[in-house]
Amino acid sequence: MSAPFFPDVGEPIAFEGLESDNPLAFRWYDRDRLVGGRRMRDHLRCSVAYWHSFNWTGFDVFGAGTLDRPWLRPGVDPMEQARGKMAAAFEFLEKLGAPFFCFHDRDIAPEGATFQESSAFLHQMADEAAGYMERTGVGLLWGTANLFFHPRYAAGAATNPDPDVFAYAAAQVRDCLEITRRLGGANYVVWGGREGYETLLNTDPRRELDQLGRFLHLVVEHKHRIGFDGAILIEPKPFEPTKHQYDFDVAAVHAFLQRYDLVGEVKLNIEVNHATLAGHDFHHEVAAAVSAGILGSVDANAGDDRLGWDVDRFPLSVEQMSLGLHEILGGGGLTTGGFNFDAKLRRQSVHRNDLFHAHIGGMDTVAHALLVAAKMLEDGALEQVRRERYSGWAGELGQAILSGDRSLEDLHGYVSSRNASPQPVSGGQEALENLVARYVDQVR
Ligand code: XUL
Ligand code: CO
Repeated sequence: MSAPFFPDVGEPIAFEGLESDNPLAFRWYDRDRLVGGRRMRDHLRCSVAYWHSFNWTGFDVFGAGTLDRPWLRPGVDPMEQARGKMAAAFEFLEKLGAPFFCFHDRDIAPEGATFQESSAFLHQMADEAAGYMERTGVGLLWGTANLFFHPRYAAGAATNPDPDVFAYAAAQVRDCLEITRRLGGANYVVWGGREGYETLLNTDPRRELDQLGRFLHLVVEHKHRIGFDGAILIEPKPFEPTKHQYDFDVAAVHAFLQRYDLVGEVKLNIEVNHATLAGHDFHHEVAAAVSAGILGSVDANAGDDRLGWDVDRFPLSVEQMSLGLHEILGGGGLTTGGFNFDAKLRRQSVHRNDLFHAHIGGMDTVAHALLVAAKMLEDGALEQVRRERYSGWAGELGQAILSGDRSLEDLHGYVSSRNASPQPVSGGQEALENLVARYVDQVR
């Protein structure tokens, strides 16, 4: 089957506003609307994930594919299939009006019989992508190498006990980094799919971390060698598929970057559902990254409160996204990063149009959240409360403690001499929660 793959959608999806009941229109995502002096589309830099939307038939560990995906029909020459898939992808991207996409090397090109053949396939498909990108104006938010699917990576890529596997992964990343640069990618992502362990009985974590540190240095060195000016991003995830992943969460990755002297070279791609799996919320992970100066980009999706695996739903919670965006805007906003919908349909959403509904919902959610976050920031709604809450630290005692001018002995003297008895002050949490809810409801 050939184009059009999405015949029900003729024109690009338009913004129709809150009064619209057209399910194939945006109600919040108004791409050129100025928010704090910057266009909405430049704040959000929305991106479609090639793997979930074009490469996945709906199979899961219990059952076969369910989705209507004519470009993935079996029995076709793999390169022909890759070309059909790319035609479908760019038709969708253009009709949706998303400015970016993201891919793994193996999403856009098949694995060949040898390394050389895989590499040749990838370069051919990158040529093809370059043509589509030029014709449609769609950009590449990031590329990444799939270092977890093939059986060679069962025991990890960079952290594999076999240096030949490390070398293979390095060779694959070298190719993927090159084509990401060629396609003008704004970032290059490293997700350590199997960089962790199944059991400590056969694992030397110290050695594996050293290998991972070395691998990242090779990536950074190559980035500079070829003049790739995008950011290198690590995507934390605590587990799945491995029992334990070294890139557990923002704090673990920050410690890793410090230990291996990679701060300043590598930033983070924070995924909402990965935060949930790590026992945090998105707000926490974003705040941790912003405060450490290592926020790069966002994989926008949603987990499930009761399911302990990576369900990758499309983002639905305006409140959750607003709180994350409030931290992001407070930190100066995204630069190279964006909101990549690393999200998939439910397996029963078999119709091709469901891809539009899902992305429209996701883009409307982050657009609404952007307006909420920008307004709260403009009004200083939370800033003022925070400033007052810590105001004591601006005084003589606070300054003296922070500058190192007070010892434990001094503080003992200070407290006992004035018989001090500090009193609790309300944290006002419920009032603040109501305040956020009011912004979510009232912003237009
Ligand atoms: C897996 C995941 C990946 C990365 C890219 O949980 O999030 O799709 O985003 O490899
Ligand atoms: Co992801």
